[in-house]
Amino acid sequence: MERTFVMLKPSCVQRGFVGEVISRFERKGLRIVQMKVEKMSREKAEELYKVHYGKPFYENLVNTISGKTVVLMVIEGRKAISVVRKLIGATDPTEADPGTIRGDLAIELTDNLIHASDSEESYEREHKIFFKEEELQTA
Ligand code: FUP
Repeated sequence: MERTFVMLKPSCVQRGFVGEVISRFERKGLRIVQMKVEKMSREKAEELYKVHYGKPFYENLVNTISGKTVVLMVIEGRKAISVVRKLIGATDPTEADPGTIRGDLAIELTDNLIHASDSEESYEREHKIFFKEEELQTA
């Protein structure tokens, strides 16, 4: 079964939408393999967003999550990577369709409520920043 990595950004936690977002994933039929609540270190934030290093929004992006509480998840299901991206909606919440998570619940671009891997390669790189393999073994 395909897996993807999801981070509920600090604004999602602060605004009290953790349950709402998880509920949307579960109602779709996706399964939470592992989940943790963590205070995001600057080092891990920089690692997560290193593909954006040097871009004009990079510093703001890292600052938005560093030192703040986030929810980290590995989610599983049929075509989980593309299914989760569709449920989340376009990167810019002002362009995300109504009915999507960002379309319904977010408006800012950098602080767009949620992150999810956009490819298998991204999943492999991203989930390893936060999860050990033994944590993801299912009995
Ligand atoms: P996504 O995969 O949908 O999170 O989108 P991207 O990888 O394109 O963007 C990563 C993060 O950078 C998102 F949180 C949005 C933010 N971003 C900006 O703040 N400004 C931009 O111009 C583009 C992206």
